[in-house]
Amino acid sequence: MSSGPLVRVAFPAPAPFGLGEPPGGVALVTIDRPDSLNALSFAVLAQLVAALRALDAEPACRCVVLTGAGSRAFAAGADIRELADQTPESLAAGGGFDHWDELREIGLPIIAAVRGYALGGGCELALACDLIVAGEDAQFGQPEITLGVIPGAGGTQRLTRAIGKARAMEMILTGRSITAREAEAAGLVSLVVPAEETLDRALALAGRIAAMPPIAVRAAKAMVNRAFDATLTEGLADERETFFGLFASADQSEGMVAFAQKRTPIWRGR
Ligand code: CO8
Repeated sequence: MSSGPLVRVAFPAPAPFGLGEPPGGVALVTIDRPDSLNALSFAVLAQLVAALRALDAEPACRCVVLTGAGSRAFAAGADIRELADQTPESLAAGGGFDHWDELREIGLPIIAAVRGYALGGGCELALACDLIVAGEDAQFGQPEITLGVIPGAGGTQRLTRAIGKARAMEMILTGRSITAREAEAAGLVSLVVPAEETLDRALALAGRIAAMPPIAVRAAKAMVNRAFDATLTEGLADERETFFGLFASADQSEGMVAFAQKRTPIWRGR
């Protein structure tokens, strides 16, 4: 295990190329194990979740871009060397998978900026983010079947919901990866961009989200995610309650007054 930090945080994030200044409110989180294609060891996951939780508690942070160091991989999966000797008991007792549950509790929107391999746990991590910006060199896959197991961090559930049973079955049963363009056609990614522009385009998108009223952004994220585990009736009820609740916020008043006055709203985050 590396002794240095495996996850780097830049807040504020650097300016996207050609945009002049950093987009306000955006943090950049980088998985930094390029020699192992950013494989997700339990230590990486722990550091990643700790970093995201700290940003989630930082009022000035409005959106996160998550990426992998280097150009070869977002993350090539769980660390196979670390998984090789595990047993059912050690996996259950180790608590490493709790980090995946903690990821779901992050209220800030997270954009995955994916270049190269997003395989296994790497694909699952991208799927656990709220949006995916894929470089043309991105590859998404769930190769666990070739290792004698199955996706274990949400792949069978989130991939199936994202691209449908037919495509997900084929990927998960054969281990075949799909290209960025296939992923776009399947509805897995928000945007496919030239590979070298991936991070800049993700940062620019994050900047646009960060400029929106933060309470409404968090509410919108929560409600879209609610669609994954609620019935339509439950989800619609929750949406209505959340929508009504936003009318107690200063940002709702400001947004609607600013519209009437034909000026740009000033969000206060309350
Ligand atoms: N784990 C550990 N090390 C890895 C991993 C990985 N997943 N992927 C790559 N590496 C290492 C290689 O061992 C190699 O290290 P070294 O230089 O010390 O030998 C280095 O990264 C570079 O990799 P390659 O030399 O293999 O590079 P290639 O360009 O030849 O191949 C591939 C790239 C095709 C991506 C190849 O590395 C590969 O197949 N990697 C494994 C992909 C995979 O099977 N991923 C799924 C892993 S299982 C999983 O994710 C289960 C998820 C369960 C829940 C998540 C818990 C965190």
